[in-house]
Amino acid sequence: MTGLLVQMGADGFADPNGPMYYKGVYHLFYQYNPYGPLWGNMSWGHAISYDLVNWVHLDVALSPNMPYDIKGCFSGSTTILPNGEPAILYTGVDANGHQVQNLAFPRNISNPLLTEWVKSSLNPILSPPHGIDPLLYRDPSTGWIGPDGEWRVVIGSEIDHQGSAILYKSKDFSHWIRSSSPLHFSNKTSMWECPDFYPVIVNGKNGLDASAQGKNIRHVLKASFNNYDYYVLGNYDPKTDRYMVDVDFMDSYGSLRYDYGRFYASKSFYDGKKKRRILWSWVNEGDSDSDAISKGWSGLQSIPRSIWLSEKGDQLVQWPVKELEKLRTRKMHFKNKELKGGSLVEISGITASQADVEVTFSLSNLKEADVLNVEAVDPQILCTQKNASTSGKFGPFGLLVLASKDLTEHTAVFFRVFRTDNNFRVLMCADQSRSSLRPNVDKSIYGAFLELDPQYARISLRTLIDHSIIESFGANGLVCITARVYPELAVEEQAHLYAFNNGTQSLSISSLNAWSMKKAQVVSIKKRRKPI
Ligand code: DQQ
Repeated sequence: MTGLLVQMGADGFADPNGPMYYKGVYHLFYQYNPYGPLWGNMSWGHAISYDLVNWVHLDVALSPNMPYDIKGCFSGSTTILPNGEPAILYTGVDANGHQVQNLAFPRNISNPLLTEWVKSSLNPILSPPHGIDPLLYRDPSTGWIGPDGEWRVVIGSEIDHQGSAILYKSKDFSHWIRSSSPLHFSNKTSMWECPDFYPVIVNGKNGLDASAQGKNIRHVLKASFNNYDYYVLGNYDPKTDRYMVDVDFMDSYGSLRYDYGRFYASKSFYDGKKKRRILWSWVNEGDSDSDAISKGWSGLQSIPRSIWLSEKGDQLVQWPVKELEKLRTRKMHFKNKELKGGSLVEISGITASQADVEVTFSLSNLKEADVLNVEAVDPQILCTQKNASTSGKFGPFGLLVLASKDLTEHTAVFFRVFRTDNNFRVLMCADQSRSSLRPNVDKSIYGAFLELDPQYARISLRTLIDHSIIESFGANGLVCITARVYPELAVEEQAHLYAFNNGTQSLSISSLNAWSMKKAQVVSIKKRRKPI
């Protein structure tokens, strides 16, 4: 793996923890195994950046070395306290295997790199309350302050078989009292990992600090379960701590997800420098543990994404942070190119194994589209039934990514347009079924519907490609799908990129821009440590 996307060094690497912007520096902590490529010895790795693109690995920030975290420093968050001091609130697994919550502070807050962290003498500051399974009590969120001046955080749990975000309040960030009811819970899910709760502005792209209150603000609650990151939108009253959601988790096939591919245990933060909210996620492997051992590492971080509420207000929109464009080099561009039914156009002249591609399609004669009979159809199943090689009228059309010259290997990121009784539906799919000749690697097909009316809006796709990861953003970020792929033939210079139309109807590419991407600089100044 080279470095357009951030592979946080060798060894085992998982959930992003406590991202923040502090005194001119972006900090990312992450679940990290310093002693091997698989999950274990959970510690907080620490990397810093001035631009979210180039990174320096620092020493591990938290290691499991105290009775209250000896079996692991699990996930958590950072909060900047009113005196400007950042605090880490994290889950420790104690000697009994119980999950407890702990605090840590920087040794020296005037050093913007925050290289050393000191665990609080009050730890553990929270232990599993009566009636809560001590194995299901973890991942404290960033704190926010209510109008009463008190802090709030949520902790992920499962209570009576219901996924829950337990709410706690505190006057000093050290002593916490559990609220009588969770912030939210759901009987349709199991344990909620890594809950994230934050405000978003209505009708705007700016982000908000976790404690922002006022008109034109809605709140997002994200929970990680069943291998995916789901979220709900709702109105939060900070006076009563009531959170009323629009549509609840798992209410229908339409449950909202940050990403419909591999994207788990994500965490967002407010970037006060650029007034935006940024989202990070763990993108895990689709190959086996023995593959991780032979390559010596596992796990990636997604590209950091700006995240905001859509114009319609019914979902979130994500887009790679602008800084990423610094890595763009050689460019290929064309406009108004017809893509006849059954055609394939190579996008040559750029490095297809490490690229950023933006393409917009224009369709006419939509009344010819295939009819979709069932409204409540699962889009992932539909993408699987009608994969990239199944021809329809409008679609599949899109990109063939990390493709070998003879197309034996390729990952197809594509769209299909259907007609329904009174409207149209646009399906976006990422089909990995032919991504690799290797057996025993994940070849799932992912999919989601785009909330876009193709009569009035063009269908666009941005895809970031980096050797074994493909992050795709449909319709300017309304749907995101991240895939991990392990080609054998389509590697380095042997990788090709194509635009394709496997439908019978002609359409056109109104514009295509593709760039080779430079490697990001990722250096390590970590001291080597002896295994525990
Ligand atoms: N990973 C952490 C937990 C969290 C899980 C342990 C989510 O704190 O619930 O490594 O991937």
